[in-house]
Amino acid sequence: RSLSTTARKTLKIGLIPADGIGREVIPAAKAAIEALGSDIPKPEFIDLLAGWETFTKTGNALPHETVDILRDECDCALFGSVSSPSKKVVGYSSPIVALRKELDLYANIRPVLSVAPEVGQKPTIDLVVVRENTECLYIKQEVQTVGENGKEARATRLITERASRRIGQMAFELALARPRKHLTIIHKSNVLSITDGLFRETVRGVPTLPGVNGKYDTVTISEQLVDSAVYRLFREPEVFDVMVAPNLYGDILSDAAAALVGSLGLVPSINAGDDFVMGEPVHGSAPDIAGKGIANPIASIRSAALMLRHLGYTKGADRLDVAVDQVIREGTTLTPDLHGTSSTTEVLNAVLKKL
Ligand code: GGG
Repeated sequence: RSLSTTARKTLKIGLIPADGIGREVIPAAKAAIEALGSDIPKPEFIDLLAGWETFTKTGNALPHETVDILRDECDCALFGSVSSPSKKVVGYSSPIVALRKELDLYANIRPVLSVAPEVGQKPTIDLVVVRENTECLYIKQEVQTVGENGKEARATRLITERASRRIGQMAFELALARPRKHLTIIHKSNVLSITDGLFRETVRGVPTLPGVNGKYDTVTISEQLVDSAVYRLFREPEVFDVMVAPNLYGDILSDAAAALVGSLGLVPSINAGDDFVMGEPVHGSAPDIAGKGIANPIASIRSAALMLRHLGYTKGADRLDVAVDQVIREGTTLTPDLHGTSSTTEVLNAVLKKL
């Protein structure tokens, strides 16, 4: 789905680098967008705060101002990465999870695409993970009590018909727009027959919804239990085209799929709703390399391309994707995650040179 591009003279982009390498790769994406010149409306960037460091300084990981400015002033946004702690910290809540909810960015679309050695050749990996972005275990309703077995921890996992239907609709739309037009529904409804069962049935029911009128007749549908989907992803990734999954499975599957294309540093995403889109590299904040200037900026540049494409700026998006592909194909300017020795800035400069 594209948001309207009509009569936009400027494109207001909220920039939320957040933590760790997000602070190195989001500025690279900004520079790549700026280099597009008249292929997009004049970009205006608004720097916004969120993340663990923001929490340690202000007591709030997602200041209200950030959400208000995104909602009221921005056309779109780019989010970097967040370093949420693994232990409960009183008052802290993941800002990316909250942002997706606040802005109702219900679909996390994660294309995983390899670069063929020659232009025009088919890539060996070409799939899209469509992750439901607002519920599942990510509603974060956890409690700990003490029972006869000592401490007992429980999490509520919410699956609703509404969220499953709209992510299903998004996945069918994406499948329809792709050459293979194949959709795989990922679930574990042999065990979680009520929650995953609802997800599975609801997505399966999308083609028969009122008003669809045979629109998705050309889309073929299959389904796969999440564990065997991971196995098949590594054994025969070519069987997958669009994969639609509840939140947690989608998160895990897309990281696994990133291994197939060589690095998490290459895989972009958008968080998309009906009114707003936010690009976000799939990778996290990578504290082990943060501050060293060696983070791969490609996932963020590709996320910027996806965001622009979603807004209808196809020419700008294509230019970013082609430039990145050329740099990867040449293989001389790559960051260490791809066994290169180049810095973030050197890779960015190589991309800018191709633009
Ligand atoms: N750009 C993806 C990212 O920041 N991943 C880290 C992440 O999602 N951490 C979990 C969280 O903060 O909720």
